[in-house]
Amino acid sequence: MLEKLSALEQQALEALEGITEEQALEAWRVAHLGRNAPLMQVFSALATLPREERPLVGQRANQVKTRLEQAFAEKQRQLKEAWLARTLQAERLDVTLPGRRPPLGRLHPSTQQLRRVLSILAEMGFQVFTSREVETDEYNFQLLNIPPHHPAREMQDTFYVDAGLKDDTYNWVLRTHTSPGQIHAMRYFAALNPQDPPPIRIALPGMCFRYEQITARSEIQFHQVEGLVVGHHVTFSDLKGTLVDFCRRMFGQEARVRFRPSYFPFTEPSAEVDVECFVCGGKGCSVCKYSGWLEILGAGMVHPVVLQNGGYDPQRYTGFAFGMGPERQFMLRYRVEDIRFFWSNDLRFLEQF
Ligand code: FA5
Repeated sequence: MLEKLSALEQQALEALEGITEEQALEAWRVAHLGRNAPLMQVFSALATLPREERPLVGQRANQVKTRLEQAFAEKQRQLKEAWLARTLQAERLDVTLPGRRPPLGRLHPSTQQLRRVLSILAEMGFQVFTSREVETDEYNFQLLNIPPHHPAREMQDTFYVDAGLKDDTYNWVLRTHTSPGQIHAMRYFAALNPQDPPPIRIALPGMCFRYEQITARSEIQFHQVEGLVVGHHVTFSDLKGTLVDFCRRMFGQEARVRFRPSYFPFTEPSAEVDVECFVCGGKGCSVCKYSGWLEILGAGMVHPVVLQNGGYDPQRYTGFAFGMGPERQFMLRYRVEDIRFFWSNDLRFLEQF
């Protein structure tokens, strides 16, 4: 019996030697340590042995069992280590590789310029007032002193909107400028105290639309920022001081500014404001078309008819207004040569700013 045990031990250990996979190891365990393994049958046969042999055979059988169990555990550990080494090799990770940067979003150039304009105006005490993009002909033109068939309508070719209403008493348009916001704002503030309307100092930003030939300088949609100041004793000097200060904050303290007489039906007198070309310093270049100056906004004293339409008595109140285009300003600041880039959704353009 003792020899049989030694032979079982040796066979089992030899068989274990060649095992390289977990499945084979499990089969080995069942064969050599399982319930029906020859070793286990030795334990069951103990009772049939002569009494004096039993302790010796029992002891030896236990020894063999322990030896096989240890060998099994050791093999199991080796297989696990080998698997780990293989996996690490297969899934090799180079932790020194630089990470992949997620693409960062950014503000659209128009939004950047709009915010810049509005933050400067906010520093100067202007509050933001927004009004709608779809307007009636009345607000967009008539209340701004541009009656039907007035030749000034030629200045702003218009998109008319079919509102699809049964009782279409209004002619709906996409606003051609932010100036109708002047009327909305004055009527809003005048309604707060009709006998003695409060003074106003607001900025009106928003998208405008014109049925225009698209060119490098003109789009059919673009932003404007309108400014409106109304109060007692507001003068043309206030307009000049405000706009010169605005230009210096926008283009630098050294910026030279000039006012040229102009015409808008809703302001009288009217002016256009130029800054000295900051590309050539006033000497003349292709950006300023060799004039030394860049036009940046239109302005004027609010026409008495417009004040009246807004609910402000022109005998007691005066005001000034101005309107500018952030896209054109952005083009000047960064020398963007074509306004069509703004809405073409080309990331190569957008990612530059
Ligand atoms: C006006 O629209 C007046 N409402 C401005 C104004 C307000 C004058 C208050 C007096 C008092 P104008 O048509 O010039 O004016 O447009 C003003 C600015 O809008 C221009 O200087 C330009 O920067 C921008 N703009 C006008 N048309 C276009 C266009 N097609 N594409 C891009 N920007 C434009």
